[in-house]
Amino acid sequence: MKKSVNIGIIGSQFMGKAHSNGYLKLPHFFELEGKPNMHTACGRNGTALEAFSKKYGWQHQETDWKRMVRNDAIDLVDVCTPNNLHRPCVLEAVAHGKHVLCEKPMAMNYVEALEMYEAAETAGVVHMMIFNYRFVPALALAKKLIESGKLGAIHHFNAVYYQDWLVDPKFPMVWRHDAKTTGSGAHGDMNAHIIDLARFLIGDFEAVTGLQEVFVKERPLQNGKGTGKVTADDTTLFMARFKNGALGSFNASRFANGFKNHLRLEIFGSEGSICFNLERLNELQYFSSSDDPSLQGFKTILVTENSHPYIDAWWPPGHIIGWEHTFVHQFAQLIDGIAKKEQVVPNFYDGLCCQEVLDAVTLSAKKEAWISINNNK
Ligand code: SOE
Repeated sequence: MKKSVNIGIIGSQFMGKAHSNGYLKLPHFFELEGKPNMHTACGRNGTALEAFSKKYGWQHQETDWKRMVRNDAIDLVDVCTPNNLHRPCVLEAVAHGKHVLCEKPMAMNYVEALEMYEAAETAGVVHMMIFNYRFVPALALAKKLIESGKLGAIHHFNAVYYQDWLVDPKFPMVWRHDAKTTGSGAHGDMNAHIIDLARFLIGDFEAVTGLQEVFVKERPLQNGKGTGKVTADDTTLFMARFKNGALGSFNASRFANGFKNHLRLEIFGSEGSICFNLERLNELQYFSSSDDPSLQGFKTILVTENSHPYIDAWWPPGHIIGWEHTFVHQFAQLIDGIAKKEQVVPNFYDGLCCQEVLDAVTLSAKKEAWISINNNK
């Protein structure tokens, strides 16, 4: 019999919906040892929570997250809250022996992230960070190509993550603009993803130097009464050196007019190159310098063959998948890890390493200096 994993989710907004959809799809497509059971949804607004639970099939509702976390019936606590609540929710969950899944960025800063990592390790629970772009089949294939040496020695890792929802100065203040609730802005929200992808694909960072900016300093308050001060970055750019000698450039912006959710990577190696664009997530661009010179050029691999990562769980070749599927792939690892009592990846160690890079970039921007990365050594 499959082990049922009773899930309690905290948060019912965008990520609450994305995760709920992931749990719903999972058992229909993946053969697992565990079975996700959507036990309890937790949120502050009882009426909205009721509607959310009904829509996605959560069996119970709870408006007090501490009560939900202490409930003996819950096995896994899924934290989809604003960033300032990650630490208290995770610490309480692991103190009650619950497995934990945490949205990125892991914490408000490295000190918090370290405390969370150590607490989860000490409790011996399964811990996982949401870095869902690792689970795009094209990027999992990119990792295989890099690991098999097809790109040779890596020279460049360039990444951008562009959105444009803040270009309008009338866009009101939300929790993502206030450093007290978010820690950082575009940096922790979007650079966190491409930092993690860099670690996943080419390895550890050595040093970073960055620039941060808030273009619109005040925004209208949601209650219509005046304006509030924006204290979280609208954009953060940085350069990096990696342990393997590669150089990196990163740019996360919410002011990239015209781009809605544009994550693009370029990786250049001595034997070949890879380019990826999230807006065409079923495709991977691959160049090999060992091809016949007269036929050389980038080719587009449609990553929908059964032999490609995760694809055999879905449709026949050519029947493309989308953004939401990345969560299903990640949850397959998580639910099986819990059922088999095995640690999963990416976990809180990866969250901690990402947080170290995030904090170092912020510090470098303040000091106008290069900051070394210790990789928790
Ligand atoms: C908002 O910027 C956001 O939803 C991020 O928080 C997600 O992590 C990213 O995948 C899409 O954009």
